[in-house]
Amino acid sequence: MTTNNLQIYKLTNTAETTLEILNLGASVFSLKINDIEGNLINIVVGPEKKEDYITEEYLQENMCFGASIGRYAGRISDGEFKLDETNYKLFQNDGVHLHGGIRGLQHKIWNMNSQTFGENPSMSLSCFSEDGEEGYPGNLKVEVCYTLTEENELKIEYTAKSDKKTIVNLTNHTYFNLNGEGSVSGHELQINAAKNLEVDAKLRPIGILRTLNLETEKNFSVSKKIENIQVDDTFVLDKLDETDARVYSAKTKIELILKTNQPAVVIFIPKNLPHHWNYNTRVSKQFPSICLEAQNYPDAPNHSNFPSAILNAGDTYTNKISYKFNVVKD
Ligand code: G6D
Repeated sequence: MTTNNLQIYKLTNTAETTLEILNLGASVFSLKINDIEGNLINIVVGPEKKEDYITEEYLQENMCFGASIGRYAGRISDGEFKLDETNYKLFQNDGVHLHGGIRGLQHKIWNMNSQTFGENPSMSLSCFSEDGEEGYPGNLKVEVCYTLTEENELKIEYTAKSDKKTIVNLTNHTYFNLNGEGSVSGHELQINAAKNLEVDAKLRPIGILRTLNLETEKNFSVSKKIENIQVDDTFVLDKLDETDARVYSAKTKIELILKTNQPAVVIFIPKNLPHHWNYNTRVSKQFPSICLEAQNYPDAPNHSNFPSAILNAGDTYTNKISYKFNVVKD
């Protein structure tokens, strides 16, 4: 793959908010929004140049900046699952198949199908994963529609269809920083989830939904600052409230509200990001970003007590994610 294959597509709403999508992985490349002072800031963290996304280092790090990931987001234990008495073997490294493997959807060039302009601009991209790719059954057609509404809501809808029974779990892996720079340590985070998934040393779910007591530092059921809490966990959404999660920066007064049709959200707050490339904003070395990856439970095919990840031939898989951005005036 060369730089010539890379394209960036842009949407702008009447509030001057602009969204850029890179065709590699149908990835969110930037999202510029006005803060409380009317400064247009990029709240998405990623490599500065599109060329950075096709380097060997990028492939090796597999950080999935802004990417549409799958066929199966998250981890699948031992890269194996059983479907109708057939055992399927996926690419796995040290007992883990992560984010669809080496040739996951984030590493594909997605085709631009259509774009709309004017109010509530949108774009639709698609990709194809053939039967047996990475070990998954079924020819899978995947589509994503990005819509940027006039009210600064970024709506992401993934749909997928297969000609054979298979498993699928897609999501978006955008790294946010609502200050457009520095750290997310001062951001407030609230997740409407009383439980998360217990995992082993390789971060593989063991089938237990653990109740988070209030003293647990990773209990964000009541809004609190991220501070220096590293998070790489699957939160089981309560679905009792209109919203599923909220992130807020007192500095820019920008609030992100997450709503999804998915049963879980993986929150990923790394202590730091790889240093192989420059970033598109002046983020700090420590706690530069947060991901809110709405999805089914990782490793669901191997745990009968998890929601099913099966997609029957001819049915349609749908993942709806809404990131609504508000400037909260005191
Ligand atoms: C690490 O464990 C984390 C994942 O959750 C994340 O998605 C990935 O880095 C980018 O593997």
